[in-house]
Order: sequence, then C-alpha cells, then structure tokens
Amino acid sequence: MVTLPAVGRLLAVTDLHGNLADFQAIVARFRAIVDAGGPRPHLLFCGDLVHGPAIAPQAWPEHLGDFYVDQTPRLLAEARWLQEAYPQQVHFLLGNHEHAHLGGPRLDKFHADEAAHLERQYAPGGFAPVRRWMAGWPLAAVAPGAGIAFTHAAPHAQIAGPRDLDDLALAGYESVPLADMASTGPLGALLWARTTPAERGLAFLRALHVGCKVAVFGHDIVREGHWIEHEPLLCVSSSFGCYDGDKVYLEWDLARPAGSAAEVARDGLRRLHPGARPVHRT
Ligand SMILES: [Mn+2]
Repeated sequence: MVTLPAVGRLLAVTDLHGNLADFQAIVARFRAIVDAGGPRPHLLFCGDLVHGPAIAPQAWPEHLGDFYVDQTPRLLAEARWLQEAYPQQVHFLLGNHEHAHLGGPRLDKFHADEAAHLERQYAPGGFAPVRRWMAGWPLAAVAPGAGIAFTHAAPHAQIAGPRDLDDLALAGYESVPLADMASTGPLGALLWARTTPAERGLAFLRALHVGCKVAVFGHDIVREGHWIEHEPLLCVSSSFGCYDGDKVYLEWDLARPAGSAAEVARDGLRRLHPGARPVHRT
C-alpha cells in the first residue's frame, strides 16, 4: 500500500489500457500543477495501464467509445520516465491486466493471450525489467487527510489491516477461471471485484485507515464517466470504453476530508478532455 501525504493536489485516473493520448492529457495536467509551484502534487494511476484493442477504425464497435491505437509499450516507457522524474509523486497501482504478467490468469479480451501479445513487442529479454517494475506496484493507495482509498477494483477484499496486502503472493493464479477471481481471496477481490455491499466496502476502508470514508476504483466501464452504486463506492472511468467527452479523472486536495462518494464525485471529478463533446455524460 502507498500512503499519500495530507498536503497537495492529487490527480487520479483509471484503466488507460494503452491509450497514450489519455496518458499524456493527465500528465500535462500534473505538469501544469508542478509548474504553478506550491505543494507537490501527486499523480495516481489505478491499474490497467496496459493492453488495448487492435481493431481497425471501420470495425471499431460503439461500446468502446472513441477510437484509439493501443500504444502500451510507449505508454509504459513514458510512465517509467515520469516516475523516475517524480519518484515520490507518481504512483501506479496493479490492475488485473498487469497481473497477467505476474502470475495472474491469462486474459483474452483483445488478443488470444494479452500478456504474450505485449511481451512479444519487446526484444528478447526486453520485457523482464518492465515485469520487475510492475511486481513492485502497490495494490492500494490511501490518502489519510482526505479519507479516500484507491484500488483497481471494488473494495471487496476482506483484510484485517494494510499489512495483509504486503503478504499477498501474486503468482499461482494462471489456471483460476476469470469468473472465480473476485471470490478467490483478497488479491482476486482487489483486482477483479465489480461491486461489494456497503458494509463490506466500509470494513475494507476501515481496515486500511480508520478515517477512510470513500473508495475510488475503476476496472468496470462506466460510460457516463462515474457511478455511485451506493456509498462508499465511487467507480471512475478515465479512458477505456468511453468517449473522450465522457472521460473523467479525480482532482482532490489531499488536506480536504471527504465525507462521501457523492461529495467526491460532485467536487472532485473533472473531464479529461474539456474540449470534447460529452455523449453519455449528463
Ligand atoms: Mn481491470
């Protein structure tokens, strides 16, 4: 788990899936805050940075939103440079698509084997440093001053405390059916759960940090940009599966306590591409 400070701006995005333009849009916002001076901002990616569709524009389905070309290798390279330039300020959470390179189940959303498809784009041995980097990505981030916790998927994991996250082994899930992952223990839940009852979500938040009241996550596609099924769950879609005008990210003052998911959505969500026309977002 990564613990964010209680000062500065936080930018959080989810599920870029190889969309380089969306990556560069949030990085531009981050750099603008850096250049403005003041407290150091933080940029948090909530998993599934990798793996995108390879579909021609004329065959692109409506349900995937705006067309883009998967540029995962370049996105990963730029992500790594950014983290090296701002080592304490840029954070990547592990998603189920990164897990596919680290012992997670094989994914066949866009290709017969997502992980193999990406790794083949590197020279022999070239993916090894990327895999070592990803193996160190945390599973959750907590902003104690804001009372917000961030995960890739819904906060469905049953844990006693943050230390439980340190003990989770990534390997050994290769043959677990995808449909079973969310219910196969804390790691599966953290990477795969699409929802959880309010009480279970609150218990997860309390286990991470006593003052945590809101869970922000992605994994699922919300075509309108975000969805609050019920408190404390705020599901955010920044990129994959959305039209540019519907994509949102979270911008939040790390010193401001958040009372509810509704408050965070109302005051913290910003359009990733303010110039693009919303399609589903109201
Ligand atoms: Mn996911």
